[in-house]
Amino acid sequence: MPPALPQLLTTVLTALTLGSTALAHSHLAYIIVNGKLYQGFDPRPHQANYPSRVGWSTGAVDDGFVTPANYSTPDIICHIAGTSPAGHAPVRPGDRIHVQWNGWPVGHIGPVLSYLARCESDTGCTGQNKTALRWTKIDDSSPTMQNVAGAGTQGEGTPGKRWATDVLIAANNSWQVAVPAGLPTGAYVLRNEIIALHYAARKNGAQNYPLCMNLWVDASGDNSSVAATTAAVTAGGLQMDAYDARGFYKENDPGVLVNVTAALSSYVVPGPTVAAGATPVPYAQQSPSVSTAAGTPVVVTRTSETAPYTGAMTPTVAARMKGRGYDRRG
Ligand SMILES: *[C@@H]1O[C@H](CO)[C@@H](O)[C@H](O)[C@H]1NC(C)=O
Ligand SMILES: *[C@@H]1O[C@H](CO)[C@@H](O)[C@H](O)[C@H]1NC(C)=O
Ligand SMILES: *[C@@H]1O[C@H](CO)[C@@H](O)[C@H](O)[C@H]1NC(C)=O
Ligand SMILES: *[C@@H]1O[C@H](CO)[C@@H](O)[C@H](O)[C@H]1NC(C)=O
Ligand SMILES: *[C@@H]1O[C@H](CO)[C@@H](O)[C@H](O)[C@H]1NC(C)=O
Ligand SMILES: [Cu+2]
Repeated sequence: MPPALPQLLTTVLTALTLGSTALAHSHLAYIIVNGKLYQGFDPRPHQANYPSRVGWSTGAVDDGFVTPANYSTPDIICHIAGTSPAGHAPVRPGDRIHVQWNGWPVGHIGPVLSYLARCESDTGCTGQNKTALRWTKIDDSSPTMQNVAGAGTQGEGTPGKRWATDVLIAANNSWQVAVPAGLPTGAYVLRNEIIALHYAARKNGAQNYPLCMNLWVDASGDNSSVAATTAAVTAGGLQMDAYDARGFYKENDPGVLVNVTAALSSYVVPGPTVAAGATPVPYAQQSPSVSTAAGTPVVVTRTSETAPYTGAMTPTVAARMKGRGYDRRG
């Protein structure tokens, strides 16, 4: 039986609302390392995706987010229904990974967070059981909120405040993450997350956008880049932690349930503290980046060996994942 007219109208209006909010959200488009571009995953229906990507697939078909009510569920780990691809971007300790977001709305102010977890299997992070990942925080975008004359007058920010997301937007919607010196060779998941706080004055109003990508860290051989970029890091490198992502945040954390339109004097970044030996990239060095070549991801064949990715390179239309992750708010 066809739906009654009022019901049909509601359906159409809902579809229109969802269509417009899709523009307001985002995902990780790609990363650039040493000029080479590695693909992320576009969750929106009908989008073409590369099988050779290094970005985890998600079921966030509205380009949306995870809410505080789901902080203790697997969705907070690598976004809704996050699943690891075969490819890993080859990097070296000391490299800077340029994480390119597919745009970022001016009013979606908040912190930009980065975490690393090691994959222990013989295939690296391919087929990784995400609940088994144990994380180390390597960047919390500190100072996250600064007093800067003239800042924050657009969108929902408070006049005179500059947020980490404003720095990200000024860098063409990108953020640089430094691979810590001293990180042992192996496969790792890098989790880059933005928490948008424009609705966070209400319970369950914060919006987490956690996006994951696979890395193969090669710490052997020539280490000149390490010396060049991590002079300040003492021998021994990164102090690895072992946090379960499902315990990172609580819905009443002062950095999660927070009114950003009130006159905040400080902001407490939620989650664990940044590990000793991590080297966050300062605001002044955040900048746009353009790739010079397509990177070839690697697949991990044994714990200490990699091979170039040889599967299909042509984009294919993403699997449709209906009915998950929709939220009518912007
Ligand atoms: C929690 O996640 C599930 C599965 O993605 C989703 O159906 C539900 O709407 C989410 N809850 C909230 C409050 O966002
Ligand atoms: C995934 O890892 C968790 C935590 O280590 C474990 O409890 C669970 O059994 C694992 N699931 C599978 C399918 O191996
Ligand atoms: C580079 O490698 C050499 C030999 O393994 C080691 O002695 C040196 O400390 C390393 N330099 C850095 C900056 O890691
Ligand atoms: C947030 O703070 C603003 C400015 O003080 C106030 O107008 C607004 O009502 C507050 N919102 C909530 C949900 O408390
Ligand atoms: C800005 O980002 C877009 C992707 O959103 C990219 O196509 C473009 O090359 C970037 N421009 C610069 C100057 O970095
Ligand atoms: Cu949004």
